[in-house]
Amino acid sequence: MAEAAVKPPSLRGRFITFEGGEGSGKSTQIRKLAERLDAVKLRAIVTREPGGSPGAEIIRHLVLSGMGKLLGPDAETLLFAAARDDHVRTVILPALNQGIWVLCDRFFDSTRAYQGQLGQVLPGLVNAMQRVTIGDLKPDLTFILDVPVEVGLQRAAARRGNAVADRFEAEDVKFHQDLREAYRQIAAEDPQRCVLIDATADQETVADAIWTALREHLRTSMTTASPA
Ligand code: Z5A
Repeated sequence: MAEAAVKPPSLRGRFITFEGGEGSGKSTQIRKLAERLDAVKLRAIVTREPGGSPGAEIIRHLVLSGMGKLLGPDAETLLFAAARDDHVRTVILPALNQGIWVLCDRFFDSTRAYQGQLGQVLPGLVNAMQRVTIGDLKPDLTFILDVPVEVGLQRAAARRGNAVADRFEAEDVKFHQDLREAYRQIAAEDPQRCVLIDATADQETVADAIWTALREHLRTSMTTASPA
């Protein structure tokens, strides 16, 4: 369980997560933010979910192959939770406790959106898995990248080329529309933590919006080192 091991926020690195639908540009923007933090001499690691640690990467392979779907929504949720547990204990917490910033491509909001809202897994199970895997470790800031579904799917299809769509890419357009709504709802319900970013513009414009929002967030809510 993560709770006991986490240092107070003032002593640890910042934990920033990126969320959004298919092709919204999370991976692209995480890399850009890592470069900007590096330029101001802030140590940061980039990681992802599902995955990010050797054990969790094995589970990632299982889930994206569609195996988890065959087991049913509850069991698939448990697989994501098992991966998160390993990732938090072996990668995220150790880095944060050394003062290193962690930039994570997807985290528990993905479980809330994909399994909770769209998979209709009961809130009791989603909340219990959240408690067990992350305890009090909430991201300091979450960027939710928002693009119209057709834009995201076009980008993802262009990147995929002739490769086969994975378990989630293969869902229909209605699924992706509902997903976008689920994320917009998450952003509306937790405005202190979540910033909804219009990610339809070119990559540099989106990166500038994220950087501006990060600086604003640090100015208003954080007490330690700022890249400003
Ligand atoms: N999942 C879950 O169900 N429950 C959970 O708890 C967790 C995850 C943690 C992991 O997929 C899947 O697991 C995910 C949810 C589920 N399902 N899906 N789909 P993944 O890790 O394989 O993929 P992803 O997270 O969805 O990311 P992605 O499809 O790779 O997209 P992205 O990272 O958001 O986008 P990108 O790779 O940065 O960009 C996509 C393409 O668009 C690429 O060619 C870029 O060059 C281009 N791009 C990026 N930005 C722009 C702009 N601004 N303009 C034009 N083109 C752009």
